[in-house]
Amino acid sequence: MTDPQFARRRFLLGGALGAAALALTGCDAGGQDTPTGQLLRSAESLTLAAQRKLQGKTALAREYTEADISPHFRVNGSSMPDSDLYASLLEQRFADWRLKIDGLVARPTELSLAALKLMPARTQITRHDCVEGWSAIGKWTGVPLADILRAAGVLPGARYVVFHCADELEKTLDGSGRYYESIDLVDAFHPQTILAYGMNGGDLSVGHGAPLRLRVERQLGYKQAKYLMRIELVDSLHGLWGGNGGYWEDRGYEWYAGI
Ligand SMILES: Nc1nc2c(c(=O)[nH]1)N[C@H]1C(S)=C(S)[C@@H](COP(=O)(O)O)O[C@H]1N2
Ligand SMILES: [Mo]
Repeated sequence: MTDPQFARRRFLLGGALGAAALALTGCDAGGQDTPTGQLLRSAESLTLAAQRKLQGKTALAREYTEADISPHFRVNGSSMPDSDLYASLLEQRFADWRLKIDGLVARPTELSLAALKLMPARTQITRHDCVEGWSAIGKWTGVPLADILRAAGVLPGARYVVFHCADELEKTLDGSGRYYESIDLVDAFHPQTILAYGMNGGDLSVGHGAPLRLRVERQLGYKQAKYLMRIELVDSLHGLWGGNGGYWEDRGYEWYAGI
């Protein structure tokens, strides 16, 4: 463990797991909520409610100019999924890659990269804030998630959009280290929520999440899921992996990571 950033993350993770363990004591054996658990959860929903109330549901994250773009945008977390499937997709320059959209939708769909690039695009220059304490400004080009969801037809019971990724990180928790994330429908239909295939005027690089990544600009870096393979509409996050709605959330981070 020579990389100081990695050491720092391990430190943060230790703290986060400690907090998660504390939160667990908020539930008794029967799964009933105790005051501790309720308090921890209400602190987070307060952040969500305060941001939505103060800024409104469609308030935009600040956008910057070309001159503000960071000369170096760090690659963080996975820098390349370690699987034969991803290696072969990359070798074909993602010609065989398909984004699956399923779950609680009227029309389950598969979209190629070429099909996504034919859809109306949005470009935005925004600041990415990582929980580890660094930020960078980048220009992102992609398809508004709202357009994809409208095409697929979100069914009435759906409450969350889940992003399944190609990469696995540490498999310490439940035998899986699969990266995934989730957002609610307010953020999913927000105009700056896009599935980006371009960065700073070029194709998204492997390090930054090729062929497609999420940009959900009012939340922290770990919500910006890279290496997207599948989008699933669900009514609850409980059935997925650790049940907290994301890889880092299952390791103690907050689900609503408002900036
Ligand atoms: N699939 C996947 N998405 C991910 C991660 C990851 O490890 N795997 N890391 C997250 C974190 S913590 C950050 S800060 C950003 C980093 O994005 P970048 O590599 O483009 O800087 O991606 C987020 N999305
Ligand atoms: Mo991050």
